[in-house]
Amino acid sequence: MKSRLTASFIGSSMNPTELRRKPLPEVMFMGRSNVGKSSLINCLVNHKKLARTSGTPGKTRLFYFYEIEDKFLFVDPPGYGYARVSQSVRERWVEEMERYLRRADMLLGVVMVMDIRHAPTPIDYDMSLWMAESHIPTVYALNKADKLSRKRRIEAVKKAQKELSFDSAGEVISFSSQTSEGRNDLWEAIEGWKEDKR
Ligand SMILES: Nc1nc2c(ncn2[C@@H]2O[C@H](COP(=O)(O)OP(=O)(O)OP(=O)(O)O)[C@@H](O)[C@H]2O)c(=O)[nH]1
Ligand SMILES: [Mg+2]
Repeated sequence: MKSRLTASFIGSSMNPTELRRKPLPEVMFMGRSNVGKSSLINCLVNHKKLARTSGTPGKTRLFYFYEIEDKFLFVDPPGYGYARVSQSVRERWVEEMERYLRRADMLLGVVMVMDIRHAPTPIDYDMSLWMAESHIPTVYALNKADKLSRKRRIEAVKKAQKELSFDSAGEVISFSSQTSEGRNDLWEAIEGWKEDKR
């Protein structure tokens, strides 16, 4: 298991495409509000408070960039589908995300974060399809695995594999930011993308 990694905050913006940053391979953590994207980033780098987390959905309102070990940029975006923000703000998020995905020449891959207890939302499907069609490497992290029994976790992974692997490329990992379950597997997937690029 990787110990604490060097991680630093680089900047945040509503327009991720325009933020000036070092050309490092970028990993986008995508998913609905409150599924635990920020917590999962903290778990991966083993910092408690790098990315801000909250029990109230809609905590992350901008795209936050973190440099990890001089090797990656991790991008923590606002979650989509958060009911209490206005329709126009939500549309702006989706627009910015799509613009980012279209233009990000440094994008290494996407970690789609979902709550292991819930079925994928329509936006999860749309984004998943987008990634498959655009050949963007994607891994699915079913977070909050600590909330389910082992048996239910395995069932959830199987179900997601069936429903989400449009091109059978996306790996599905049972994850818990609380217990660090799946941390090594997720790191392996990310490091694997890096190997592929070389
Ligand atoms: N039990 C459990 N709770 C978790 C886990 N990961 C995150 N949480 C909790 O879920 C809530 C939301 O976590 P965040 O990391 O802020 O979620 P987010 O996806 O970044 O949310 P937004 O920034 O609003 O899009 C917090 O109360 C976390 O403590 C997990 O693996 N297990
Ligand atoms: Mg967040």
